[in-house]
This record gives sequence, C-alpha cells and structure tokens, in this order.
Amino acid sequence: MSPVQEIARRRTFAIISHPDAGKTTLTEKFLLYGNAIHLAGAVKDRKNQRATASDWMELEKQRGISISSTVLQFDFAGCAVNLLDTPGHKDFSEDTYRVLTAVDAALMVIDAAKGVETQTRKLFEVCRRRGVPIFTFMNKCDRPTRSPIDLLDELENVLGLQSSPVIWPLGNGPSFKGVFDRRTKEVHLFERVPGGKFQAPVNVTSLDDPAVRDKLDDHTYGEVKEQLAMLDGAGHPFDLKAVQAGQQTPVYFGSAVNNFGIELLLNGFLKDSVPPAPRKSVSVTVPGWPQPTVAREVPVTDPKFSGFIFKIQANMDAKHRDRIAFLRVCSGKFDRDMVVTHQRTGKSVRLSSSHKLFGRERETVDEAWPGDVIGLVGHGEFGIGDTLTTDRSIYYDEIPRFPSEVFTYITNPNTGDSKKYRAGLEQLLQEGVVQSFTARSAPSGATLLAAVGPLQFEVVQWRLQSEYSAESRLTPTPWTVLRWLSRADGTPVSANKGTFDHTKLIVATGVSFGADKFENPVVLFPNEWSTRYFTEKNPELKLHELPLEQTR
Ligand SMILES: Nc1nc2c(ncn2[C@@H]2O[C@H](COP(=O)(O)OP(=O)(O)OP(=O)(O)O)[C@@H](O)[C@H]2O)c(=O)[nH]1
Ligand SMILES: [Mg+2]
Repeated sequence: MSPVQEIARRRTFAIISHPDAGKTTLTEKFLLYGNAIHLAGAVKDRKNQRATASDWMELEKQRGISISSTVLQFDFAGCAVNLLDTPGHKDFSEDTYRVLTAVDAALMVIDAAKGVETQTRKLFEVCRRRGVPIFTFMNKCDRPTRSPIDLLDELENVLGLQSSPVIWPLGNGPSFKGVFDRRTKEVHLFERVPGGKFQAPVNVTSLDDPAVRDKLDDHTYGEVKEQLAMLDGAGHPFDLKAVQAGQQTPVYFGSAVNNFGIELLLNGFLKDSVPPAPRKSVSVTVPGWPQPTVAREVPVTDPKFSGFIFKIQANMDAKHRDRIAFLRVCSGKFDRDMVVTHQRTGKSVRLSSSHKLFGRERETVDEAWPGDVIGLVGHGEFGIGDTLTTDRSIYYDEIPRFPSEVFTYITNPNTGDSKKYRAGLEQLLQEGVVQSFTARSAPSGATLLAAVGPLQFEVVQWRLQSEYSAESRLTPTPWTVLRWLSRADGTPVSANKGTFDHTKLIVATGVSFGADKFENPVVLFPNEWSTRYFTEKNPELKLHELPLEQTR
C-alpha cells in the first residue's frame, strides 16, 4: 500500500460524553463488532463476567467508572482504527482534553433519557473549536427516553449544532424493537442476547413488512411513521461536507448494552468520518538549532516524520512496571529504531521500544502512519506535549493547560520506608495530571499537590498503594487558588530562581508562598478575595494562572 493509501485508511477518534452515558460500554461493543474481541465484557466487575478492555485499571473496575483514557487499535472494514475511550468525570477532564488534541473526530454519546448534560457541553465546545467532525449516538434507548425529536431540538438549541438523523429508533424502553435506516429505508429488528456478550441477531426488512407491524404496538408504529414524515419534510438533509467540517452531526440511536444499532453506527462512522488531519507547527527557539522552528501547517503527507506526546501513563503492565508515552504520529512514516530529535532538549533519541496499544495490552509495532497512536516505552525524558521529529523546523504546541483548583498535602506516614513512596510519587507526577509544589508553610515532609479535581488525589493515593505498596496520607490545605508571579512587565521576579523575597509584600491573612518544581515562585491564596487584594496592594507584581515559561 502506498503512504497515501495508508494514511487515507486511518480513523482516529475519541468517544466523549458526560459521565455514565455509556462510552466504555460502546467502546467494548465496537471491539466486538470490529472483531477485535470475541466476547464483550461489562463495565462493573461482576462475578463471572469479563471486565472491559478499556477500563483496565483496578480502581476503574471496582467503581465502574473510567479514570484514564485508553487507546484501542484494530483493523476493521479496511480501516486502521485508533479509538480513544475517555473518562467523563470532570476531575479527569485534563486527560480527556489532551486526548482531543490527538484525534481527528469525536463520537458524542448522549443518554437518551437525559439529553445534553454539562460535561458533554464542555467537551463539545472543545471539539467545535478544533473543527473536528462530531457524530452523535443517542444511547440507552432500551430505557424510557425523551422524545427523539426533542433530543434533536436540544442539539440545535443547547449546542447550536445542526443535526441530521441517519438512524431512527422504533419505540423506546421495553417497546424499543429496532431502528430505521433513513438512507437505505431499511428496518433493523433486534433480538436481545444474554448480557449483551454476543452480537445481536438482526432481521432486516422494510417499514411495511407485517413482521414490523406485529412487533410494534399501534401507537409506536403510528408515531414512528409521523416522525419520519416530519423529518423528511422539515429535517436537515444529510450533508457530508458539512459533517466533515464539523457543522452538522449525523445522529444515531441505539442501545450499547444490548448491542442494538452498534454495527450501523460503526460502519456509518467509518464511512463518513475523515482521515488524519494536519497539525500546526509553531515558531519557537529550540536547543541546538540556529533558526527558530517554522509556524506552518504540516501536511500529513510530509515525508519527514513528526508527532507529539499527549499522554504518559506508568505501570500499565503490572509485569514490567514501566511508563508509556503516547505519541500521535502527524507526518511521515514511523519506523522502529529510527532516530528522531526530541525538540524540547535538542537531543537525538532512538525509538526502539514502540508499541501498538489495546487497552493495557501492547505489542511491538515496526511501522506507523499519520493518525496512529503509538506507545513509546522508557524514555524518562519525554514529557506531555513534547515534539519528536526528523525535521528540526517542526514544533507542535497542542496541549492545553488548566489551572489547578484543588490542593492537598501528601505525606508518607511510614517514614521507615520512604524509597517506594518517593519513587511512586515521582512516577505518578510525571503523568502530569497532578502537579507538585513546595509550600513554605507545609508541615515537615509534606508535598503540596494540585489538581483540577479532588478525585485525582484519591487516584494518586490508591495507585501508590496498589502499584508501589506505599502508604500515604492526605491532609487538607486552606488554599483554593494558586498563581505564578512575575513583575508587572511580565519578567521574572528575581534573577536567581528560589531567591524571591516575599517578606515586604502586603498580603491578606492566610496567604502563603511556595515554588513549583523549577523553583518558580508561586502564591497560595485561601480565596478569590485575597487574590484580588494582593493585586491591588502589590501593583509592581503580576499574577498568572499558568507558569510563565511552559517548561516541564
Ligand atoms: N440500560 C442501559 N444501560 C447502559 C447502556 N449503555 C451503558 N449502560 C450502563 O450505564 C452505566 C455506565 O456505562 P459506562 O459505559 O461505564 O459509561 P461511561 O460513559 O464510560 O462512564 P465514565 O467513563 O465513567 O464517564 C453502566 O452501568 C452500563 O452498563 C444501554 O444502552 N442501556
Ligand atoms: Mg468509561
């Protein structure tokens, strides 16, 4: 296959939504229909039932929620699929936002009983800003749902997104018997299978078939006829160009848990979605190179290899206890053992331990193309956002940063055994979803941790225990705001990092000082009011939500 053909058959997408809408369940069913697994697992770890491929972490299995995004690669219908299942909970949203930089399309799952929920709205906004195609799956039609017409209205009114239903439900709740494909005019009647483990048998026919009349009660049949006539008359016709530009969303209905409508969704998505899209390089100065990098769009067909790291995860494989950096290939061809430049440090690195990922499982991969996500094992020097390339004029700056909103002290109660605790904390911090700071008022031995949401701290504590056998203790702090400091003109507050003298500043009670891991000074505030007071009383200084230089 030529490079152009290889790139054209890639489909890289994320499944996004509010918590619990059914992303992981749908992912598992895609794997079942994509022939990547033979028996679908369930999200909650029930006795005698497999867990899902994407919720592999022990804590995820116990709680039945996704904590960390997962990559699943498989080949189906001629496409090389890179599917990313993301966590819905807002405390884990930093991970989800990073994943969205690595994909070319998004599948938005909506609980059809609930409609568009807050977290869906936020994630949708990010996708819209990136201009990626968005496909919509109205899930849980086996339960009583809202009227499908109302659900479409909500997409338009709440999200401002034009919708065009491709698949329409025949009834809902116990009377949900099948779906109507508006493109082929075919009815798909489904049979339930125990536990949704196997593909559901389907009977394909037409709306006028007596078998359909028999299965649907008179009310449902009449209602469906009326709705379909209304859509034909007043609905938006399907417009592939608008879909691929992210301006119209094709809408599918079904039930992930029962395998209803999954195959139609997977096939429709792979057909109408887009191949890998180019990423933008920015202009910055990089070590060991005379010219700055060049601001330009790097075509996926550019012969030089480039990609960026959007996620780091330690201990995915309990046997190896190593860390994987997830790289999205943006241009050129990846060959195992190739030598690339790590642009942030200017160093040459050989990429020999490269993997194709399937949940926690991995296998060596010798080549990869734009659109692919590969796992690079080892390389402690790689950080989130780093560019790897054979063209020194390329530098990607894709990863968004978010101010931390919650803070805690973490200590090791077991001082006799500090090695495991230190090593564990260090590795988990490298994943970059929790940050560490030193605080002048910290109790002895305590590290200040900061994150977007409190569940992240629980995860750190749980993983320290289960992955490093290290005890830890969390102690609340009075801070709710952390800011970096500069002079009013944006320059650093002191020439020598770590020597900033804060004693002459006028601050409200409860305000404290500290430093990030690069010794850049930070200020800790108990509330917004004390933050404003600081700005008023110290006009020679400026506060920043994010670090001045994006050094990692
Ligand atoms: N009735 C019904 N339940 C479903 C369906 N799909 C998923 N569920 C259930 O909804 C719950 C949440 O499903 P998940 O797949 O974990 O949802 P999620 O969106 O991945 O959740 P997070 O990753 O934690 O945000 C589970 O108990 C599923 O069994 C469906 O089609 N019908
Ligand atoms: Mg999930």
